[in-house]
Amino acid sequence: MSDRIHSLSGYMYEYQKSVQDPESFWSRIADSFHWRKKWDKVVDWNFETPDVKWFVNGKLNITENILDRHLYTRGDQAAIIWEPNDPEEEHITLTYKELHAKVCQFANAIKAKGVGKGDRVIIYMPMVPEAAIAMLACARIGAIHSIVFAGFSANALSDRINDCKAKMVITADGNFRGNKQIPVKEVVDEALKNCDSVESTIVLKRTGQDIQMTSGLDIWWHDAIEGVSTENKAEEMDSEDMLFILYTSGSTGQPKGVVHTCGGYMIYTAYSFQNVFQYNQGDVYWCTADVGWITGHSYIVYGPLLAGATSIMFEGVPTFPDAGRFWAICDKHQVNQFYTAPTAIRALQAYGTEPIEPYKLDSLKVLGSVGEPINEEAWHWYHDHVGKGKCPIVDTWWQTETGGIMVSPLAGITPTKPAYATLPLPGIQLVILDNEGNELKGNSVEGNLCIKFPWPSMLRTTYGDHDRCKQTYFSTFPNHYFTGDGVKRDEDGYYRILGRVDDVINVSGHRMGTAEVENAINEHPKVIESAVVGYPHDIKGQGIYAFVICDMDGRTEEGLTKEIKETVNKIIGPIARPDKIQIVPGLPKTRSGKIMRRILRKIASGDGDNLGDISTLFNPEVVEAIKEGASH
Ligand code: 7RM
Repeated sequence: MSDRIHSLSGYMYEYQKSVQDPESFWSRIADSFHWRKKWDKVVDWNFETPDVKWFVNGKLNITENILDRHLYTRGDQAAIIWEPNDPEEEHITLTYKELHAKVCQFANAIKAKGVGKGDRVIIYMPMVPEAAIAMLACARIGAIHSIVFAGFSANALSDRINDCKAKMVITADGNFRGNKQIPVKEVVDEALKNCDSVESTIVLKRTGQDIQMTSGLDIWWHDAIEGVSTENKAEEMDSEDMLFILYTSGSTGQPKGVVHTCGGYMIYTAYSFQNVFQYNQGDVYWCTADVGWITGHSYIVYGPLLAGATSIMFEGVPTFPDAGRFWAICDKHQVNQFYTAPTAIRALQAYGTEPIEPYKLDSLKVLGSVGEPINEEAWHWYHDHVGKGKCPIVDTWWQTETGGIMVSPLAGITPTKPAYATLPLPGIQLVILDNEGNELKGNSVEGNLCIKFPWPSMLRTTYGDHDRCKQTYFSTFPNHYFTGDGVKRDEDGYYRILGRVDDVINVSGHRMGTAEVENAINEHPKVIESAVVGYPHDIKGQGIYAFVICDMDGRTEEGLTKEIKETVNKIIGPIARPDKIQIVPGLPKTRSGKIMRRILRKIASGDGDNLGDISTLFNPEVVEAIKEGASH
């Protein structure tokens, strides 16, 4: 594709054009894709309702742009290289031709099971190529996929299935993770006890572990595709038809289904992928995310494959069989662009440089970071030891809701600065607002990060509840999309993301609503009330600290905290399990009964001697007791 920026002046020029005339800018970029019918209007928008449409009345199928378009130009090139958990197991390469055939075949198979355009399909799978095949097969027939990260509990899974009334679940028997074998189908069975909408389940055989297959409901993947044609004519989709739903946490207890649509998401993920990573034909690109998160959607599957790239998919974990696994894979497949999360970098940093030493890492050209602010120490370690001082780091800021990378250096083009996401991509109009909604202009300012003009891959709604979308993102600051993040624009005009300003915490790059964790804790019968806050954690970025009022009822503290952790495991999954639970006699509250999280945050981060004036609290005496019992 021709829309590649090659220089800093080129970036400045494109950025100016994208702001002065967004319609010509985006229509030029969209022109290089395959449309069954071109759009009538580039963008129609209103941030009040909100109502945003891109490439209005355009007709397309995203998989034609991923598969059919590349068939003759790069049919024999690797589209996906899959690296298994166990290094002894063979890796798998799927060329564009093979991926095309597999997607078409599976598309036919799910269609035969009664799934059609507009139906919702839940994908609950390990990191195997079939997860990407399932996504693309849904997109092929116009079904809306919603991937649920395979680490979520049965309860969290059934909530999501019921919210979108999914007709089908695509899953696997089990999941290999390091030296563990995790049940997957068993979790689905448990979840489906509470789901009426699901008519069938397709089960991939991965681990071969014993599972229950229910006749009339469950069918093996290999049986479903047996004898099925590998040709399929893609469904014609409107630009604004839903492509997928992805559930994400916010400041309320219930996760919301972020909705992305076909046309704009396609254009923006491909454009941002090529420009941020400066991908060149023939390069091997690897993003270590899980497809259960937005990063896996946009930058393992859609963006790279739209660009005709070779994308690595890794089943395992960074520390199995040892802490050199990432680097072994980089050397083995001669990875050129490597994209991971600060939490992974910090976890590996803790092992020192010894696990890196056996590897050359000389194929690497670009390093990426995503998911949370990267601290300077981790940035330098990544730069010096992984990149050997010669690879630019792209610190990419974006969200599930933004669909694609919003603020980031363009690799090798934008001068970087540790811990800075640097500058917005073309088309992204950032503003910084103070708490009253006044725009803070000029440099050296700090405030709430907002966006004042639509971009093609932005969320369109929250599934089944448009008002929630409006309240969450478009009401805090009228006529602006509010990101929930604080930001600083420094003296050079560079952006540094400061973290969430709402009740959302970021644990190992996973977003978690404090209310969501509190709700799970409160499910324990002996819990009376709880308050959850984040605290600085060396590896995870933020850890989860829960202050809990309990009816001890003869239990020991140790026994009870263990039970509470187990409860959270069951309600949400291991990623939400509190790192610390402190049983407290009360929670600091205002006279109107609001929990003063600011105080709890300070105590949790070891700054309890610096609480300021607490005399206006309804119960100031409780603070001393909490401080005494705090653990650091
Ligand atoms: C892609 C993703 C979104 C939240 C976001 C931020 C934080 C993500 C960075 C970052 C600082 C970064 N989607 N965040 N990237 N903070 N620098 N480069 O992570 O929906 O799961 O999370 O993550 O707070 O609002 S997400």
